[in-house]
Order: sequence, then C-alpha cells, then structure tokens
Amino acid sequence: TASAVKEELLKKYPPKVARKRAASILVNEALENSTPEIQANVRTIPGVITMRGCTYAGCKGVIMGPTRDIVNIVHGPIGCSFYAWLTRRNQTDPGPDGQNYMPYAFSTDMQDSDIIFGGEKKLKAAIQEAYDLFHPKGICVFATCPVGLIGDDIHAVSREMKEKLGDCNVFAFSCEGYKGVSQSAGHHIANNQVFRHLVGTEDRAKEGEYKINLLGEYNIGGDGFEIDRVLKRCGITNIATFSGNSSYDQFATAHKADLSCVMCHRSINYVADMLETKYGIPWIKVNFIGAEATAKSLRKIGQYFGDKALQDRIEAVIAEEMAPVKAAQAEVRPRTQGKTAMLFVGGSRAHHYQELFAELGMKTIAAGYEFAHRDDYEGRQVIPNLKVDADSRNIEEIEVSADPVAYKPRKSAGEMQGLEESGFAFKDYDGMIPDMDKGSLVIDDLNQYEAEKLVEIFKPDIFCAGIKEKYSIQKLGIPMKQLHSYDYGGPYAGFKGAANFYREIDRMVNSRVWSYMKAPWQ
Ligand code: HCA
Repeated sequence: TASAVKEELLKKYPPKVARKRAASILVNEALENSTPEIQANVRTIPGVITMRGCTYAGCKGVIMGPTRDIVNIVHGPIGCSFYAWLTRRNQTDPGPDGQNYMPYAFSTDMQDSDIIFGGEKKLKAAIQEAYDLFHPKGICVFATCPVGLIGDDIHAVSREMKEKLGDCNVFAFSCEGYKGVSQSAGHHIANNQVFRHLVGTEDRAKEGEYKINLLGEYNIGGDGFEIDRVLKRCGITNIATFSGNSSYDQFATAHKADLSCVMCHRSINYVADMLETKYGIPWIKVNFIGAEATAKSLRKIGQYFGDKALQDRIEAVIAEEMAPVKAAQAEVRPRTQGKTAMLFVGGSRAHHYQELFAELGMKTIAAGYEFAHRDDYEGRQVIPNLKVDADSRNIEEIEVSADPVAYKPRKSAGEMQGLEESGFAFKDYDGMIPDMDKGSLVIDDLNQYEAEKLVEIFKPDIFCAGIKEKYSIQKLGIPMKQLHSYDYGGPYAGFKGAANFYREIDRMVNSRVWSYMKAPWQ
C-alpha cells in the first residue's frame, strides 16, 4: 500500500529528517469536504540531493530566458551564465527584422578579483558594451549568489546606466540563487520587476476583437506557437505571453488585453491579480496541456467574451482539430492503456500532464512538485491560510492600486456576477491532490534517494522530471521524459501537441531497449 511505501521511504533517514520529510509525503485519501494538507515551499534539508533549482535559475532561466529582444546580462561567474543559457529550449519567432538575443550568453564573467574589489565597474562596462553593440530596447541585470554576498548594488548601477543611455530601459533583479527555498522565488522576483518597469509603458497594442494575455506559458519546444496557432484560428488575439515567444513591446502593452488566461499559475498568478487591480483585467485559469483541456479552455474564453459568433467559431475549430487527435489516440491507446507514470515537475506541469496521460489510458501513481506552494496541491482556497515564514517574507509583494488613467473594468459588476452564477470561475484553480486517485502518492520536493526508491518499488512505465534526474532514472532501466525542456521533442500543448505527445510516450514505454538494462537491485 501507499502507506507502506511512505514508511519505506522514511526508514533510512535519521529521526529528525524523517519527521520533516513525513509532512511532505502524502498518501492521497478522500476526506469529506476537504483536501488533505501537505507541507510545501519549505527549505530543503541540508545534505539531501534535491530536484529543485535556485532562485536565479527561476528568474533568469525560466521567466526572462524566453524573451528575445531584451539583453539579459548575468552578473556573476560564468558557470551561472552557462547554466541558464537556453537550456529550457524556449523557442522564439523574431520575424524577418526582429531582434533576438536569446542565442547569446551575456555575462560579466566575475573573477576572484571582482569578488574582492567589487564588480560594479565591470557591470557598468558590460551594460555599455551590450548597448553599443546592439542598441536594445531593454537590458536586464541578474544577480547571482556572490553578488548578494559582496553587496554590489546592481539596482543603482542599472538606474545610472538607464539615465546615461537615455533610450534603453535598464533594470535589475535581486535574484541571488540562495534567496528563496526554490526557483519559485525567482519567478516572483522576475515578474515583479517586469510589472514594475515594463508593463503598461506603451499604448499602441495589437488590434483585435477578443484580446487576451497568456500568462505562465514559456514556449518550450514550441508549445506557445501551437497555442497561438489555435487562438488565431478561433479569432482570438494574444497581446502578450508571459513569457514564451515574448518581446519587449508585448510586455509593454499587456494592459491592453481584456482577459488574462493563466496557464502555470504557480509561476505567475500574482501578476494576473496585479493586472486586474491596476488595469481592471479579469483573469481565469486555463490549461492547454491535453486535447480535452485545450477544448475546455477555448470554450471558457468564448464564454467570457459571450459572443455567439466567437463561440461558434471555437466549436468549429475544436471539431476540426479534434479529429486527427482522436485518430492518433485510437492508434496509440491499445499500446499504452493501463501503463503507469510518475511525474515530478514544476509547480503546474505535474498536474497538467496527468490529463495527457489519462488520454492515453495511463495512470499517474505518484506525483509532486519541485517548487510548489500548498495551493498548487490543495487549491487556491487555502491561500489565506498559508503560513508566512522568514523565507516567504523575504520575497517582495508589490502593492498596486487602480491606475488613475488606464484602469477600466472590462465587464460590469452585474456581468461578472452573471457569469459566476452560471458556474464560471474567475481567479481560481484546483489543486493536484483532489484530481489524483485515492491511494496515490503525492510528494513535495522529491529527492534523489526517494526517486530511486520509488522507481525500485513501483517500476513505473515512465518517469517524468528534469535534467538532474534524467540519467540516473534511465540507468535504473526506466524510460525518462523531461517535462521541463521536453528533451528534444515538443510541442506537447494544444491539439497537435497532444498527438505528438501520444506518439512520443508510445515510443518510449514500448521500446525494448530498457529491458536490456540491469538496475542495481537486479
Ligand atoms: C532550473 C530550471 C528548471 C529545472 C530544469 C530541469 C526548469 O531550476 O534549473 O531540472 O530540467 O524549470 O527548467 O527549474
């Protein structure tokens, strides 16, 4: 049983560690009128090999990494710069004349002497050099651990350079790697600064009848391209994606959208709130991972705008797009039905991808997040009960109020209420736990030891996580799919992406190569 597995996982630990980990390992049970509580977003125990990334990785790599025409300068040692250099395989489409700096790794390449004497001069010179070479609209500066330790004032340097350059928006992120308990802190730091320094600075936005923003979509393996293709077919205009396939101007005009659609709520739900408070843009949760989820999300957008012509068009697009997806499903499903998966990714993906696996007839027997908070597991309703600790207090919450000029309610209070009364949910998302089978395991911040033990006990047909787990899991004879970078595949979002995913998983779970491996317990 799952409880016996939990005991087995904890057996090896010293008592204090076992006690701490026990609160993050949950056997899913159906409680009446409530969801079981899990410990999340707390520090990893020193000595444990965590799957988590650092705050800098979340800020520079995840959020700002997919933005093409901002020069992102890492102030730090070259290893940090290299680590966050396109490793998530975010794609971008600059068009024929657009600027694209994503293939570059800009770094101050800090040396011992900079640590001793300070690195501010070097940073100024780097900003000047980047400006002279490229004349970008924006330059962003990212702090790494040593910068925080020696106290270089990257914000003062950025302010000074912004003033000096005149036509370039320079701003910085205090995203030292150690700053939060995981990369989630880095997402927050990145999004706060984009909101503060960039959103709402340009009024000439794309035209369109039904204008949305897509929040928490990072265009990994081309996911964003597929979503944009589908939106366009439906006649929906995407003003800004935060931040897949994004550009400076998209962020600057995000306040012109009439609805924010939130994909990965973990990395960005607070931005949706700020856009609503400051500009009057309501937000909803969407999910474009899974064909059924995609259809449901499109219908939800249609319902929000409430226009019959749009809704008819959405239905026609769904009917047309669904046909080849169903055909792919029918072909693959006899070979995938009944197989098992484990998912340990992100702060939304471990939940979203369960829908795709369900479409293949596969069961998720254990899942968890690297950097989630309790609401990602239990649902948004728990937010008011979350404990504020020293670590969460360390991450700034921006106070915003209605913009005196740009604030405009998109719907009247009566219209909003009408939608809500018809069952339409604004500002809400479900947790992963209630969607998982009773008796399944939900584990926060899984570590190397527990991952290997789980695989040994359950021998799942596939294990999904990130680059740090990739090869150790494969060496146990289990196919491993990266759901951060998608290995070399994708897109997996939308309709075409779903069919891609079915074929990829079929290939992986039915390959005989894994049976030739000898795991340590064999
Ligand atoms: C990071 C980035 C990461 C994890 C990457 C991975 C991401 O923290 O380094 O393990 O494959 O989301 O891409 O969090």
